[in-house]
Amino acid sequence: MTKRGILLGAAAGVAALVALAVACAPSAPRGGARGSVAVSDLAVAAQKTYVAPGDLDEYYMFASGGHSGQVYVYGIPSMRHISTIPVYTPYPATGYGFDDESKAMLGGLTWGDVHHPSLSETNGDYDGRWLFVNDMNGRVARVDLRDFKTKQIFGPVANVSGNHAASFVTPNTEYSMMASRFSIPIPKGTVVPIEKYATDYKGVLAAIKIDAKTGAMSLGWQIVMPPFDYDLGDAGKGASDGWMFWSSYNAERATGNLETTASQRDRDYIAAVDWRAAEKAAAAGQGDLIGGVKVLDPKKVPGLVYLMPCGKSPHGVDVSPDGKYIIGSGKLQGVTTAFNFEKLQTAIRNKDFSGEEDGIPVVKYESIKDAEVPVGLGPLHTQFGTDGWAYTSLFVDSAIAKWKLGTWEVVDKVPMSYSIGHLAAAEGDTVSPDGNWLVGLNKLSHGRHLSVGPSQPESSQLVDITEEKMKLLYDAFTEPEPHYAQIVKADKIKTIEVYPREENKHPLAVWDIKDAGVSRQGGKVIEKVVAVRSTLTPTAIEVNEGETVTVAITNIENTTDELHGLGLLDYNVNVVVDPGETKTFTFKADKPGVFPYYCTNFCSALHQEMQGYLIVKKKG
Ligand code: K7E
Ligand code: CUA
Repeated sequence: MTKRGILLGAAAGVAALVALAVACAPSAPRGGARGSVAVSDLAVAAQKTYVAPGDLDEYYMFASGGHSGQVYVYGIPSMRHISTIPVYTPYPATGYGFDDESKAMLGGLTWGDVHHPSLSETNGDYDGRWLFVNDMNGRVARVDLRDFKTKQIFGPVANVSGNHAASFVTPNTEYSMMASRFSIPIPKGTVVPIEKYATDYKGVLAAIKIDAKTGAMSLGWQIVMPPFDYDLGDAGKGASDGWMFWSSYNAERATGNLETTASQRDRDYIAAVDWRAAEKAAAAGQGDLIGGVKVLDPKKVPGLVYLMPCGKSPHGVDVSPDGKYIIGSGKLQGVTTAFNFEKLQTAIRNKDFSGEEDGIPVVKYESIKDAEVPVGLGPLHTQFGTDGWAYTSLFVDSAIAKWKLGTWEVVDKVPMSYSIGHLAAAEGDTVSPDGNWLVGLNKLSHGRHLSVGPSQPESSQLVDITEEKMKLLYDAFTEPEPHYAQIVKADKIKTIEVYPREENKHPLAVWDIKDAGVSRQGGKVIEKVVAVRSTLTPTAIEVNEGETVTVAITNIENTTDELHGLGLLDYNVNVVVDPGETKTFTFKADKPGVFPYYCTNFCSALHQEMQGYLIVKKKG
């Protein structure tokens, strides 16, 4: 069979290939090979990832969209892209960022940089309620998994600069944590010459409090830190519940060409924070007012923070499912370091320190390290499976290493195409990972898909981790830029079909076409519109030039996915309203004329007829 024939066969003739797979012993491939992959292996791979028409995936994967400011939703194992959730960026497809409500939430910013999605947890297990995602610009957002919509954007938070090490939640979603990647003089707005970086610039760790019932976010507490670059984080769980770990680079406190200046020391630090102690100190009113918020200083609150030396310029810090180990991946070396939480506690009790940084004790490396695991070059992030299996992404080696907690042996490697960053395992950040699927989130995809010019998509590769040897099953291509993703069992997420009418408390909602129409309040025009197949009532809106117009559209449909939109071309208006929802948009009628508006979302055989006119009468 030709290469193309095999590929077509894998895609179109899965049933036949499955039959072939059953007929073939894996050791006796028949009918050629794609590279070194036997046809029977392709057939098995195809069968494992194939989700037949009408069937559903087992898992949701929520992947960060990087500087697209969005979250992408995939089904696992099919790797099909199911949905895009706009968070920090307007998204015309859903009208996000055009209506008054989402515009207000975006607060005038039109992009964000999402790196780390974090599913809400109960007892260390994903509970399917919310998804939190960070933005580099000091923000955290909450997506409600009942309707897959962004409900709150919190921040920019005072003092935190370059919020990369976020939005990691604690095991009962008490907090979503954040930290400064770029230390600055605080409060923001203070100017200090760069020569004083080492003493006058500060990193900040912050905890965003999450309301257990509503998910509403508010500021918990902050801790001022030495000017390192805080990079990744993970909350302790099980044995280490109550602690938070943040990796950092640039222990050198260098400025300028960090590529070299921040890579001189053999070890940087992981900050271990007793967050319950921070909570107590904050509740007791400790801390100094900086930038309008109380900030705890570890010098004044002993026992709050300890520094764990970790070589060399660590990136990922990952806590094992039982909470006993903290895995720190020094990206400039060939090993990943496993720290023992119990040993950390003993070292703290015995004051087994090797120094201090701005009054924060540095714990002795040899006393808390259990192993340096020789995973390979450029270790970045670690995920977990069952039975103590750990999987570390290797950026430089472009591979995933499989190794074991406790024995520290590296047992397998699978190449990634190419340059893997994060990796995500099914239920991988919980206290009980599933140990079946692992997705490599790669930075490059070069040559593995039809070319689209100088800018190529990223790639995500599905790996089967149920057996001794990891098996690459599938390549999917993704938009920029999946840093991290989380994979949750599909049955944990309970979505709604339509918004229950009794939950719609919008003051301008109308449920009957006879209530639709114009009113004027204090010089403002309010137009209530009802959207239902296949009319936007009223079908004409008349206003005077210069008036400020608020249009409130209620979609009174009772059927799921029966959306209606309102596009008003010359006024840059584009709203989409889900069944049971009311949205408003406000504009100044500063252009006289007649402007057609129409439903943007194909809704019925008479969708095309769902149209009307805005008439803006000339002044005078
Ligand atoms: Cu790309 Cu978590 Cu921002 Cu690692 S981060 S790769
Ligand atoms: Cu309503 Cu198309």
